[in-house]
Amino acid sequence: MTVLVVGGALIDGGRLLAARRSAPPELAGRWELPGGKAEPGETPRQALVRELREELGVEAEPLEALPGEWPLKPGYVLRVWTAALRSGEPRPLEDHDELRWLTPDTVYEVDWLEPDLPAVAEVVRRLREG
Ligand code: 9L3
Ligand code: MG
Repeated sequence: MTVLVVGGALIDGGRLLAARRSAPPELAGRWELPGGKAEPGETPRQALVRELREELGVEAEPLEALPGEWPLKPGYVLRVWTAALRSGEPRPLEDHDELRWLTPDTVYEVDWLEPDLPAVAEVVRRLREG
């Protein structure tokens, strides 16, 4: 069985939120769309809301599923939703040590995890279209 990992492309004021992982050691220092594994009984959107609450301390609303899914380590697959910030200011509460709001012009200044790159590119396309 494949484990679903949900990622949130939080967008606010034309910028995308990137989060730098602090763990595990092999991923520490790399940047990602925050999120994590869906738990049994959760819908993917419920999982995303929970993960963004736990990791960032915010209430977010998943908007649109981006087309596609991307393999992670064996047995894990990543799907990404755009999401809007409904309340709170994101803070790196769990598994991250830095957050950054990136514009289409600065989005590639951070070292993204490879599996996140197609979703980031799609978000950039949408931000540029306005
Ligand atoms: N992962 C990759 N890109 C992402 C996320 C949220 C997660 N945007 C990978 C990193 C881990 C696995 O998925 O190997 C599970 O993620 P987590 O539960 O440790 O956040
Ligand atoms: Mg996580």
